Amino acid sequence: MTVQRPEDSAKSSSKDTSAVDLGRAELETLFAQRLSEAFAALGCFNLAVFGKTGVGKSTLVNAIFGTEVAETGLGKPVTRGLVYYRHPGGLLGLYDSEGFETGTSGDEILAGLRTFVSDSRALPIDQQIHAAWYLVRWSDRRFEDRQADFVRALADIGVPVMLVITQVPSREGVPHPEAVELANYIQSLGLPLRPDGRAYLTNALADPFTGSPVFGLQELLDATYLVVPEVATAALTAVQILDLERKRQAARKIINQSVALAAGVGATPIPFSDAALLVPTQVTMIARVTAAYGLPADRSRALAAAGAVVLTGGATMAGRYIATSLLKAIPGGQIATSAISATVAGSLTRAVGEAWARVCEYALGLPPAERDRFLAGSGVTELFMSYFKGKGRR
Ligand SMILES: Nc1nc2c(ncn2[C@@H]2O[C@H](COP(=O)(O)OP(=O)(O)OP(=O)(O)O)[C@@H](O)[C@H]2O)c(=O)[nH]1
Ligand SMILES: [Mg+2]
Repeated sequence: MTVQRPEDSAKSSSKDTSAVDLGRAELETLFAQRLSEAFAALGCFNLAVFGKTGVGKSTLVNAIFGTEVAETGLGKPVTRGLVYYRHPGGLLGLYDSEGFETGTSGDEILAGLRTFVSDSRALPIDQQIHAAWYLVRWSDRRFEDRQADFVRALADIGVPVMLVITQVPSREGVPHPEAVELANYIQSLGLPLRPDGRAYLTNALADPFTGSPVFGLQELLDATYLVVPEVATAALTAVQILDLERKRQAARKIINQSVALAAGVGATPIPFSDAALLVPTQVTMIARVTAAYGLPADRSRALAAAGAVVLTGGATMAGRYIATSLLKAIPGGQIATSAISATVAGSLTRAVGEAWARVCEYALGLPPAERDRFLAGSGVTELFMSYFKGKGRR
């Protein structure tokens, strides 16, 4: 199935005494497979970003998706003036009109895009452009006919366009009146703007000098969800870094599905020594939760190792812990101390899933360099166990 690396056999020969049949190395390999399947299953959200040079395209993308997109990937030219970046985990395809000027270069982009979009119509929907943000800087205080033509032309070739006004100062939630005026003017033009004809006011970067805070990003993201096709929303949720609650909901759904599967396994009560029967379900769950949070896929080796540690070393500790306390905490636990019932299998799987989701949230909250160190170290298991035990006590 998979090629055994020398260090794998070395590790698996030092078998630990966990209740889990699979050795650490096998589990790590299984986890890595499930992880790449989980990332692949999320698909890809394809976003195009247009707007004059300096309008704030890169800054906005960084604020909503993090800096890893443009930083890591080498851009690939699509048409003249339009560069394609792929998120390292494959969750985001970004078309960036770098150094864009209206006029000739705008016409060139449109000509190229027309061909590109009509060619990509033959491709599956997950490879098409799902949304475009057209950015206008508020301080330009004008919106030229050429810009309006560009927006119309984009809509004509079938790209859903949203209009974003950038670098908008605000005070106590109230945007600069002149930015509102500009938005009103653009909205009065009757452009085919998605999802609701509005121009969205944003500020992607706080300005300490003027005291202007970040503004309007959540609203822009929420509106974007209304525009993108269903097939791309899971990838959008995983790859955006703004809205943790959406990630949480996605994780909850995965955990609920896995709990149902685990309960099915335990429907015929299984002896404790066969807790390994639950492992495949839990490996898949952990992999899917990891991907749903959008933890960096290029760190998948570290993640696979961490997942394996949790399910072997962790499972031993967890097993001991469950035997003594979790079982007492769940209905039916006391009478089933020698066997895992559907209820116990479900509760155990839920506790594992929820603890892992919290580990993912913790990792996401760290700065990238620190996060990589955390994911590669033993802190993952320790944190997992502390969350896991916290669950059992409830
Ligand atoms: N305060 C504030 N500054 C911003 C914002 N967006 C961009 N800037 C600043 O404006 C400058 C240009 O922003 P970029 O994001 O590089 O602009 P761009 O549209 O990607 O430009 P090109 O890549 O040249 O097409 C940078 O110095 C940013 O820091 C914003 O929302 N708020
Ligand atoms: Mg840029």
